[in-house]
Amino acid sequence: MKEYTVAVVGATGAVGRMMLTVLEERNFPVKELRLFASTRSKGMLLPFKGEQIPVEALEEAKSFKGIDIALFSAGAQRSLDFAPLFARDGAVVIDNSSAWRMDPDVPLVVPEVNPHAVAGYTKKGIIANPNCSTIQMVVVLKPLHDVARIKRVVVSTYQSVSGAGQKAIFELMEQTKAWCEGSPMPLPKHLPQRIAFNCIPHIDVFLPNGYTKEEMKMVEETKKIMEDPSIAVTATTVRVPVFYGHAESVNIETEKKLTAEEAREVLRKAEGVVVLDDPQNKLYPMQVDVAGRDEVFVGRIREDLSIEKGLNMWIVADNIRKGAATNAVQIAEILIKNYL
Ligand code: NAP
Ligand code: 12T
Repeated sequence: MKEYTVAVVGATGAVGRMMLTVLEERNFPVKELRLFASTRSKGMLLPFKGEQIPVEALEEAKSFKGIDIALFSAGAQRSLDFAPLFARDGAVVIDNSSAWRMDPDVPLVVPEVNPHAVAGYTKKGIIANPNCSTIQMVVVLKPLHDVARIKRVVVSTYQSVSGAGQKAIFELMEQTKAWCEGSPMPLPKHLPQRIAFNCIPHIDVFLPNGYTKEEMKMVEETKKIMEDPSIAVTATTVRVPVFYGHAESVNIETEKKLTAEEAREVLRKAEGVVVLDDPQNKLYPMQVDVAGRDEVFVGRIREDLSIEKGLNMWIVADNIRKGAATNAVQIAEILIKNYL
């Protein structure tokens, strides 16, 4: 089997470390692995397949020649600055940031939904990984859209702190510890408000239209991935005091009537989806149960009694796996299978 030189940019972060885990778990054919992060992490060793790989400083690297695939998760600014340089030197970049997602010359891919879009990588040498909250939602919505055409989506999210990086994970730990010990609550540093025992309706920055950027990513990315700009989407995104996994309350209005059982039937057959829906036996997806899994979980499927053709559901996935690292590695798998 052909093997590839793979780079992970942002390798020391919450997503980057998971990229290494997922590459190893899925036995991705890695010939050589190159790790990049900031100058702060230069020389740090990260484990991969029993070896210790040194981290290189991204800013000090002069050439990126010889890299076949570069998985980026070092923030949007690094993606804007460096993805074109990696692409120029011959790599295909799979980028986790929001920098390139809405560029018409960059495919935005969820392998269960629009794998064919990968073909567009030749335009800029960049493929974008969607936002974590968008990914888990479209994996469930696409099979329903195919049978009943979704006209409108109303979504509210319950997003874990790991989505905001390693530092936000420590922030929830620190505040929780302070509360339990009765010491003064540390001031928020990386999240916009106190997160311990609290919910924050503010993820990423506010835009002039009153929505957050996180909310507008869900609106715009959904249309691009589902290849249907006619789907109306509105979102409220909320940070909750959970470490790993995002949950979403999703309401859809469809053109064709679907009963809850018909929807479950469709979703039981859908790739990458697990239906966990037996409330009488306390069976529904929750963050603590799905953290560490690669599939998207859906439950609480029921008809929206306020309209003729609508459904409510509860969608949960591990944001660092399917929402980021796993989705990116799955894109890389399509790339080497069909294109490289
Ligand atoms: P994180 O834990 O804060 O990690 C950030 C990573 O970026 C670290 O490896 C850090 O290296 C590196 N970095 C920061 N500044 C750098 C610089 N100037 N040059 C080179 N490397 C630099 O964050 P994360 O949660 O892993 O997220 C990383 C990025 O992935 C986010 O900014 C976001 O764009 C994207 N993301 C996407 C999704 C999604 O929805 N698909 C989800 C989460 C995150 P040091 O350790 O050296 O500082
Ligand atoms: N601000 O990839 O804070 O666009 O949870 C993902 C997660 C941006 C992104 C977060 C963010 C992204 C967050």
